[in-house]
Amino acid sequence: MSTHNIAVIAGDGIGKEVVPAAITCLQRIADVHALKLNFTYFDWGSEYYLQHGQMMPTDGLEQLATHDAIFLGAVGSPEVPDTESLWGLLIPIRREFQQYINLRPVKTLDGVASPLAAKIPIDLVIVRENNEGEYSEVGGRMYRGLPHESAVQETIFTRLGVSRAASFAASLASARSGQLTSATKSNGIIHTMPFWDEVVQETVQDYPGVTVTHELVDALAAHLVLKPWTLDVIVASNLLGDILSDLGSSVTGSIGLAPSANLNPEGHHPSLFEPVHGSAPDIAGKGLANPVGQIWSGAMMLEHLGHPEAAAHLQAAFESALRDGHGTRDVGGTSSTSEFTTAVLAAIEALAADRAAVSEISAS
Ligand code: GGG
Repeated sequence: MSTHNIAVIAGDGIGKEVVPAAITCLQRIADVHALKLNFTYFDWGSEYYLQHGQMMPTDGLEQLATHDAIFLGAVGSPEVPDTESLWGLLIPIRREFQQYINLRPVKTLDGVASPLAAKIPIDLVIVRENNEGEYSEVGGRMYRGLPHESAVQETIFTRLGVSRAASFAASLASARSGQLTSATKSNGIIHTMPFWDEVVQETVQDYPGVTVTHELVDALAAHLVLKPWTLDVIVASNLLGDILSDLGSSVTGSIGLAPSANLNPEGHHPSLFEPVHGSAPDIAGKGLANPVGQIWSGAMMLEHLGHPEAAAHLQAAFESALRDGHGTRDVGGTSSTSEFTTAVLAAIEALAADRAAVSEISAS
């Protein structure tokens, strides 16, 4: 039996609802596939900050480092400045553990209506550079409160950072259609973005079957709305990748569906799995949250931990629950978070029974 130790940080807002929902499904999948998932819960986040003045304990990263993966819900609270909540938890985890790839699939799912008139299936992946770029500590504020108050924020692109993101994306494109789109803004941002373009171009040359198109991010945003089905793999900087993935998931029907994997591809450190959405304080505590982004992130975690069959089973189960009309309100349904979770659990059983029947027939 494979055993994995998973650190769980439900965090803030709807994270506290969608994480337990996803863990119930993961536990059942683990039983069916003879896996042992040991979940260790950390009560870190904005409430912890209000009590202790920090989002996690001083040795928080050391505590996480001993785990095989991290399963995160959401961070952010109206009571805590966003700079504190993000830079006190999620960003240190991504950086300390060199989770330099943020993989964000964008896919239409049966049972979820896209807001687009054309009902052509969308199936693309955004590879977001996750450790540098516009999310930089370099800069500062001066002359606070005076008429000449100013703020400076530097973007940092390194050859290492850009080339490893481009290389990951090119390798993914090579296993898919061979078509890679790089998000740029090199007409306006005249130092960092031409450098991004050059390093992406050079890196992709090592992947003979892959063609890269450099698309200005404003045009790419329009492309994602007008013809998203013509896109396959998109590589983008930290900020542009974040914006494009909210847009991408919205054109498939809801940001509540979108999963993500913050990967340390070498496996030297734990990777982190979280939905793309935030803590949604407006709907928190009402049982309205869509747990699909969190459950799908759990499927990505199982895949990363080396269990593709278990991951496919979980994916098929939530897709089946959506197809059968059990979606939450954001996708046009009426189910609560727990009603949807019950439907996923029922689909896990139904698919497991099918699987057992198929193995029985093939054994006789
Ligand atoms: N699901 C994790 C979460 O709460 N993300 C909110 C957020 O603002 N993340 C910022 C980012 O990914 O850069």
